Amino acid sequence: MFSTTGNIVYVGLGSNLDNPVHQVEQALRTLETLPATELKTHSTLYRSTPLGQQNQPDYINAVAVLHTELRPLALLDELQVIENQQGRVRKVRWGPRTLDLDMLLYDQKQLQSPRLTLPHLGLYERAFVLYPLYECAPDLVLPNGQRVCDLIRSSEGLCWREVHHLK
Ligand code: ROI
Repeated sequence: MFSTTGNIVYVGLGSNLDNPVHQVEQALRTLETLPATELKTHSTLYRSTPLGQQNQPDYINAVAVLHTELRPLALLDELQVIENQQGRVRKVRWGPRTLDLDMLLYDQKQLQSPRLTLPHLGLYERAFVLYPLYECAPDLVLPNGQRVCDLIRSSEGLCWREVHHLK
């Protein structure tokens, strides 16, 4: 297996179409095969009610931790290949999708480019991202100095019931 101490990247996985558990598990297996990249760990799978359009199925969400030598946009290319391989369908903004792979964090990098914003904009308030992220990295501090555990605490009243461990 390729071994690297490279950049630490957190990737959010989400699916609510075409057997979402299978979609997320398949994506995790494919992440293991990326070039110059090692899948270090991943969270368990979470079931969450949809953010956005309400008349769509619940989502399955998870977070994966990668160590990679790929630069952010090269990694983004790889993530989009996986999304496309798994027949990603996204006809409606905020609507259902077969597979989303969102680069949440790339080390402590802050970036705003047409293709990629780091940290991911949804990171701070989305319980379905924060819970699996916390499971992977309970001590994580974000580039703006906020701790993931504090974000979870402040989001609790609002969203915690929306996210359930699946296994
Ligand atoms: N809602 C949930 N619960 N989980 C997601 O992964 C997700 N992804 C999205 C939108 C449509 C914003 N809603 C979501 O892209």
